[in-house]
Amino acid sequence: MHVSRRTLLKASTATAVMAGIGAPLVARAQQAEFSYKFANNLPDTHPINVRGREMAAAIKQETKGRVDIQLFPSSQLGSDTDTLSQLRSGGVEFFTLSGLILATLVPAASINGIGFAFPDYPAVWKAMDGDLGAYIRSQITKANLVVMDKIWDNGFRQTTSSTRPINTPEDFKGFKIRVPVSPLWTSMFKAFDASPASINFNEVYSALQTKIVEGQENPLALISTAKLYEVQRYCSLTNHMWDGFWFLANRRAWERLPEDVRAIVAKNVNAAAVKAREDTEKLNAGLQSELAGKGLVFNQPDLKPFREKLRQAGFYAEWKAKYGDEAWSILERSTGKLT
Ligand code: X2X
Repeated sequence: MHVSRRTLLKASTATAVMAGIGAPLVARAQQAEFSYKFANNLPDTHPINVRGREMAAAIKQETKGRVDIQLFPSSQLGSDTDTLSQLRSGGVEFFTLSGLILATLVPAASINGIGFAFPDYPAVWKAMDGDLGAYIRSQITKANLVVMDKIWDNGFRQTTSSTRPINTPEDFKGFKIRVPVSPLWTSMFKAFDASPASINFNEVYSALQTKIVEGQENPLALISTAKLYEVQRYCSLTNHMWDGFWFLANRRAWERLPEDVRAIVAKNVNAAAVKAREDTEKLNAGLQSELAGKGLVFNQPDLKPFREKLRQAGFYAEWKAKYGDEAWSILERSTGKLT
């Protein structure tokens, strides 16, 4: 699907260029000294894009038109996997990406997604704005990407299904579940004896609709804005991990910006992240009744047996060994003992 979207996009860019010099909109966009693309996989209506647009407007104003950031929501420039390559090569300047997917390049970046690590949002922000976030950002910087300080909220993830609710760990047995392209996700659902399939988010709606998979897991804000309730019947409040998006920049593109301009961009990106956190957190807390009205059947499983199942499967021990003692102890400083 992304191939045809990309081809379409190229075609429309070409048309705009050919329509040419006289077109006032195109001419104005070309006047900005720095015209940068901000790609993400989220629907246009998701808080990240709503706050992202406000952020772009504020940056344009404060830099007196020197920096013009164009948003490309809904994986318009390609899947997450593709966009990460484009970010690295400089084809895309800014990209918000889940740390768990970024882990294909920076292994430490998935550590906040360890199953049942965080009890609630205050614990998440304390860790991600504190030592754990600082550790992850240092690893991202070593991989030659630029990362902004404040991580954007995706949320605590819930499990949806077209076939059955998930009430006990046994219900995951053989369950065909879509997971993002990320070793941690695959490992965790294998530990539950499920049958995980790695699929980029831009293919998820159709994979559910055509029943290539039975279910998927995402925060309520996304189940709602991406309309996944249209192709799913059950929503089990498994709260199995917290996931967020790092705001990444291509290093050369970032270093092209004069220092005072960089400061304006960073300040506005981080401020928008904090506002989007509030919006997303509210959505995740308040959407259950709205989604129930749209036909999703909710259940609240007892979560202790799920955590126990992961422990018995050796999940925590395996990932502790992968991340190493230093990273694991930083994680456990904010979550308490996990192994
Ligand atoms: O792909 C997903 O499920 C999403 C949108 O939550 C992430 O980017 C991790």
